[in-house]
Amino acid sequence: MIKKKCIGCGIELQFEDKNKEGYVPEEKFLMHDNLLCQRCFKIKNYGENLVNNFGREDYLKEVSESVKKSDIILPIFDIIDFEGSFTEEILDFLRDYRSIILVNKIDLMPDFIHPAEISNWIKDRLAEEDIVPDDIAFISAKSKYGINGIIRKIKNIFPNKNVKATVLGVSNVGKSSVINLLLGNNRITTSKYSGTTLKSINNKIPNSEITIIDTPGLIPDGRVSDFISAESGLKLVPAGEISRKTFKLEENQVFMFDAFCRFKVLGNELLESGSKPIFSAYTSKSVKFHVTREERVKDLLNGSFFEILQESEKENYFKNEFVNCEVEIEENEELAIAGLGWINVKRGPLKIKLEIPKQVKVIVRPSIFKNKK
Ligand SMILES: Nc1nc2c(ncn2[C@@H]2O[C@H](COP(=O)(O)OP(=O)(O)OP(=O)(O)O)[C@@H](O)[C@H]2O)c(=O)[nH]1
Ligand SMILES: [Mg+2]
Repeated sequence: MIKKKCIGCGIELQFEDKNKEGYVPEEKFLMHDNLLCQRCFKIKNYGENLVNNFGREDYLKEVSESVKKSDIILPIFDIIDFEGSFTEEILDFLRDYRSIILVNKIDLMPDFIHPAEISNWIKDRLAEEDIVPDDIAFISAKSKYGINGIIRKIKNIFPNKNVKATVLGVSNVGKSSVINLLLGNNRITTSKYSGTTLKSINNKIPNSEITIIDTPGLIPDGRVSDFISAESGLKLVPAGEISRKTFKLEENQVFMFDAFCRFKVLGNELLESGSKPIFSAYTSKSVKFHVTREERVKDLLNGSFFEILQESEKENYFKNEFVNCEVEIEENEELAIAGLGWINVKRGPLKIKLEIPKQVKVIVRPSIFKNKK
């Protein structure tokens, strides 16, 4: 029996079971090549969010197998959700293989930031993990920025050689979108929902000796966006430039990061000048920030002020185990919350008591953007 693969998601095609992955009608299977499975057809034409039966281990195995066959890896990180996309599994691959790091979605950065300004920040984060990539490229699949540079960088490292390059990263960072741009067509299925690519997909980049391999998205731990429904999760993914708002809080005031987490400002006697800490919060435009008193928190959470989580979903979210932790964030540092956003301290230190689901990844890091405005 001949084997054929879906060009959109990489799954092996079959015509026996309509409800299983990889289905195409028998006559199509027999008569045509370059086929799209039924699932890809529905995603491409109707934007549906179709769940599949693959899990974390299946994806990791698939990625590992492609990586083993490659000369170089191209891990993609999301500049806006860097912590959500910077995972141990990817760092492990980076320790073992040559790499060009692709930092995607730079179209979502505030307009006063130039990518070159964050180059050292990325290098420092990698150096902390003992990783020195061959190169770093700042790109945007949306605005097509930096795409040709990727091919140039690969050719610089491997002149006159057939090269296999595997693109990898957590789900939804834009792996397939970037590869489609490199190929100059839209053959691979992309979607706003996670879990679109199911298997590795090999393609030759036109007019080059480079085989570029797409892989399924690795499933990260600890993104707030993964604790809620796919539909609500989309609201945490910025559709345009991220929003930024600056705050100066009194002691005991509570800052609410929508309904997702909150913190109380602890005594500000830490500021020698006697002035209050100032911080900016960054997130997607649909996420609401709110400052209130502790007594009001419950009512706000129970009411309809915060709009992303509707009733039953809110109930489920608050079934997660929450922790209370004291955190001190120095001036020019920030508190990053995977899958949600970050708090950048402009005048500090900012000492807080943070209440957040235990499983969410929270990190204090040096500021990604220098404060200018
Ligand atoms: N704003 C912005 N959105 C992007 C960019 N690149 C990709 N996206 C969007 O991110 C979403 C995911 O894109 P995909 O290319 O399907 O991502 P993927 O990494 O292949 O996802 P999986 O196959 O599920 O692992 C889509 O809604 C894209 O339009 C970018 O540079 N900027
Ligand atoms: Mg994909």
